[in-house]
Amino acid sequence: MARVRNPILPGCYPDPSVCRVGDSFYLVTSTFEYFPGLPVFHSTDLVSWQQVGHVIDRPGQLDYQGLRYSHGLFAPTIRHHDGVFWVVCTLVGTPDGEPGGNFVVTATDPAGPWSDPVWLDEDGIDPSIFFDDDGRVWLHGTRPAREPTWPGQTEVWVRELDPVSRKLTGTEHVIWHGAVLGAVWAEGPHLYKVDGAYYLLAAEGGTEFHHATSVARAESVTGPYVGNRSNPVLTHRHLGRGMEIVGVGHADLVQAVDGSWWAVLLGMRPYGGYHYNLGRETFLVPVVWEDGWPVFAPGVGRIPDEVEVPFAGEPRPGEAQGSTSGVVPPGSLRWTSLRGPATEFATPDGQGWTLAVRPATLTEPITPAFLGIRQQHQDVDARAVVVAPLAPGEEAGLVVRQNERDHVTLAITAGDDGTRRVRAMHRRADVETVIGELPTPAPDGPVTLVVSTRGQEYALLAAPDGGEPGLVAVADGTTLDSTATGGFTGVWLGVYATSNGRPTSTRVRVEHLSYEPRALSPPR
Ligand code: 6LW
Repeated sequence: MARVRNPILPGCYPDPSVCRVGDSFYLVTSTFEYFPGLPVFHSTDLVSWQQVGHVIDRPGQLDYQGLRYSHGLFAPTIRHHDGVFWVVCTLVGTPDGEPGGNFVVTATDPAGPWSDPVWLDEDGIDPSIFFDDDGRVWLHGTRPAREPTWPGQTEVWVRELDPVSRKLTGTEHVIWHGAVLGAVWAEGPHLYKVDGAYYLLAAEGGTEFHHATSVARAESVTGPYVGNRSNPVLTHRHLGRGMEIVGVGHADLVQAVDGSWWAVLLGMRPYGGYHYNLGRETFLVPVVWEDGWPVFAPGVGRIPDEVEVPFAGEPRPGEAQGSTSGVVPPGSLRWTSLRGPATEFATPDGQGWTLAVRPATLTEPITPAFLGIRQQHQDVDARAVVVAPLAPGEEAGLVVRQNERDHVTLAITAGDDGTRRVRAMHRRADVETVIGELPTPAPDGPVTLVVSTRGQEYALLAAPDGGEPGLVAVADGTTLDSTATGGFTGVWLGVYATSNGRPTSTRVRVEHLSYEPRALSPPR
């Protein structure tokens, strides 16, 4: 027996989907414009999660160059059938004529390699896949209603998939518009068969404050589906914005070997006002069945702070939970770049990296020289030691990234006369403001750069001379979460290097980047 603290995956791990194979659970989440995409986590007890790989991890599988922030890879579903893992997902935002939309990939080992995508002939988002016990396979997903009867209405469709050709066949059935009359964004659908009945679990209300989970039941996979009279079966929207966890929805169900049922789902933890810089995180909720319907968090009715898992051992520190601290070595699966592989510009170098400076800047929807990790804790110190022999016009350092339009940098910059300084800059809704600068030029040698977050205060510190880092500026974190900027993602902390469009052959050394949580979760 162990108690696990929610969230089970802190930081930007939205739209979780989970399946079980023997006594192993596998979980995937959305990653939008980040590369590699769709992390795969493994657990034997739902408590300790280790990342084993990524579904999208090599060039050529998918192309998301040019896709703006919070586009790219939306909600995936993972299932296992007959020795094969299946992930279905959507690549959102590709121009007409370019590959995009819903796709399926498979693997025999969840750590990879995963196949190249096969595109599916249905539009919309949030695809899921259901293997019936008669051998038939059913794809389902959501999209704006073709003939809406209220604004924001979506429709959940289901259609058979030929698992050999991986093509959709037969007719499509529209099975759901949401439990509540006038519901917007009925989405994130998943079908299950339990005791001979078909169940549809779906989110509605939009993936923000009004998010909710509802369930419906049918005798046939194609419906008609009848909603549970208890719908929505889990939401926090009636509890107000002062709740510790808001926006609860997008659930997926799994049954453990001992017969117990569980749901994983997303939620957000606001702090310092209604701002959730850690993004949409993954939570765990116990489920029981009563009168043929699932009851989420029985007796509690909301996401518990802690969940007792009878078959779990004591939680082990794991990278996935962000409970490891210290240097994040180049081999760590926590590292991500943007839209393309980091091997294009980064070479592992001891505990850190050598970065080839790129003309691309953080403001462009391409692959700048950027490597980052999720901010998983409200209070954290991220520290990098950077050696940057920059040419005029170039810059390299730390970045607190929300998106192309909104980020804060603490960088060594080289002026047109070659003088290097340490400068803090806030780009907010595409407008750049210098928020601090050290008066003395930066030396040739190592410069320590620190982002120290305490709630919504992001202090930026630097030590050009190896001494104690001094304050350069404080940025306002409430401008950096998705309530302020739009989109779906949490904040990333990373290193970057750019020549701001000029041809360059400069190389920058990041001796290491360390991540030290100061509080394991937002205080309550
Ligand atoms: C996800 C969908 C959603 O596909 O957010 O608004 C999307 N709805 O469920 C991105 O995570």
